[in-house]
Amino acid sequence: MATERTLSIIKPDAVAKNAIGDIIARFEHAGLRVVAAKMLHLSEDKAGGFYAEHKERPFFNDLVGFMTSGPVVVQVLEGEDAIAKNRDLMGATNPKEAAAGTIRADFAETIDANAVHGSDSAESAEREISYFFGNDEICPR
Ligand code: RTP
Ligand code: MG
Repeated sequence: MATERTLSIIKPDAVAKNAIGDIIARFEHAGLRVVAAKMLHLSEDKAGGFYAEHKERPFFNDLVGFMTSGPVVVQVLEGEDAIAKNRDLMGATNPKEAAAGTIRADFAETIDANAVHGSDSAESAEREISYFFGNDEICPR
């Protein structure tokens, strides 16, 4: 296993629930380290560009509408096997199918408002991290 970085977003529903700290604690307790973080309210352009791979999907407009509905917290997580580990901590996209004890099982209600985003591959992680952070905004341990 290698040390990796992955992009995590705490989505508007989880921020509205005041669950930022509980969610970051899950990452830290699993051995992931926050090496960059910012809170921001995404514009339609910024959210649409982030989810550009889903542009032709029927849920794209709802997804952008949701991601711009309130502030989000974007962070870079670093650690052993960080990309897969974060996806495991998150649970399935649809919280109704997410395993017990995962973030989506515990904090999300619906497939649209599902609490967190996590990069799904090394290629996505590289693109997504540079979409939100300059090199001078990342603070390795
Ligand atoms: P994310 O990118 O947000 O981490 O979620 P994911 O990898 O688990 O799922 P993905 O397939 O990338 O979809 C991105 C977001 O679009 C919404 N979605 N809705 N109605 C639907 O069938 C559907 N499928 C996906 C979800 O909110 C998902 O997080
Ligand atoms: Mg995805």
